[in-house]
Amino acid sequence: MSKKALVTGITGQDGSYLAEFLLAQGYEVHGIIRRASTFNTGRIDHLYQDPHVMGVRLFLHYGDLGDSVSLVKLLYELRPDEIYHLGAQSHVRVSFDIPEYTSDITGVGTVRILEAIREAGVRPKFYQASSSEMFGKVAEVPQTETTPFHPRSPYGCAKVFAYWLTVNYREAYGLHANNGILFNHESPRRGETFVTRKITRAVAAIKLGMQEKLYLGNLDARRDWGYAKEYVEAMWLMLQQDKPDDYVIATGETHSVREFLEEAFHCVGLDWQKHVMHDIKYERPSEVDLLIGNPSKAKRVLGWEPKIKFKDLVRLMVDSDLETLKNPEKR
Ligand code: NAP
Ligand code: F7E
Repeated sequence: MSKKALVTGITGQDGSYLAEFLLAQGYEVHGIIRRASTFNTGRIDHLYQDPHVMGVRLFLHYGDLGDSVSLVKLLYELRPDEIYHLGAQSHVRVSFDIPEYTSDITGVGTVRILEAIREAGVRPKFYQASSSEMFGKVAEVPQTETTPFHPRSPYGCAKVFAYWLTVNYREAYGLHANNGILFNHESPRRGETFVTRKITRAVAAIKLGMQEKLYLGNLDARRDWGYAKEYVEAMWLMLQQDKPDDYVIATGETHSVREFLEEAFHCVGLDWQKHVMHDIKYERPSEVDLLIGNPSKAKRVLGWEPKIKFKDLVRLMVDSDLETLKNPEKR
């Protein structure tokens, strides 16, 4: 009998890649979606529509990370073998505007799922989408599984809370609960307000004469950017281990936002300095200046390592946005 996985945040960037991956592994995949006034399943619609995806078994259920009863009911009915908890208010800048909501959904949402597991009397393997934002004002370079946390945003604080709860449910109840401490990972499916996608969309629009200027905040911040499609495989590998644990998932390279800009404009033969303007509204009250992860534990234990590095990532995102803008019907 095939395994059953439940994915929160299935409509997001990572959720969509993970759903594809799990379906290809033969899983029955269940996802929680929120009711919205417009369609919010654009990233997973092809999993229903593609006639080449054989025997797809994808099921969507309405629910919300703020609604414990819906979570308990769902777990009671489904009794999944694995839970990938990816749902969150995931935007760092926005978390300064809505700190209470971010704490509730990104932080307490994890308790709601973990308690729903206990309440429903199930024993699934559990993945928590922890983040390099927990390192914040970094205590060491590069960051590893033992680097202390110093979050710099309500989002980072909520993720630290959820991280420790995951550890606590492992220690207190013997749950196979794992933290993937993922550094920034991007793709053509990245939300349009995160800096990489904001840049690659603008580069494509400027190249095609549809836009002139791009407004950005701090260009000096450095990030360890990898490819989302590869990172979701690491999530799955964690749940295939005999013992639960915590892992850093990263490329081991760091680049500034300015370098990302240079590379993206270079892909289409344009000079970024002619198009980019500063707007203070995109700056954060407190910034994370430098992130670079050491993924050697993931390589040693999980056999996972990144293949797509910085330049290839920028190129594949720019190419995809050019293609999408030229053929909007394919969106
Ligand atoms: P994303 O694209 O922003 O997706 C977030 C998902 O959470 C969406 O499916 C969203 O649903 C759902 N969600 C938001 N609020 C919810 C609520 N109240 N109830 C139920 N679902 C809700 O994020 P991502 O980039 O795929 O990241 C996945 C997870 O990894 C997140 O937890 C994020 O914080 C974490 N993470 C991301 C990165 C990264 O670089 N991408 C790195 C480390 C950790 P809608 O579609 O309805 O909005
Ligand atoms: O910002 C700077 C900004 O919003 C990256 C989330 O997935 O990764 C993500 O968080 C950097 C920051 O990602 C703009 O100040 C400049 O230094 O793309 P971002 P993030 O904050 O690193 C982590 C790992 C997560 O866990 C999160 O969920 O870029 N920046 N100008 C800008 N950022 C944005 N968004 N927009 C700008 O105009």
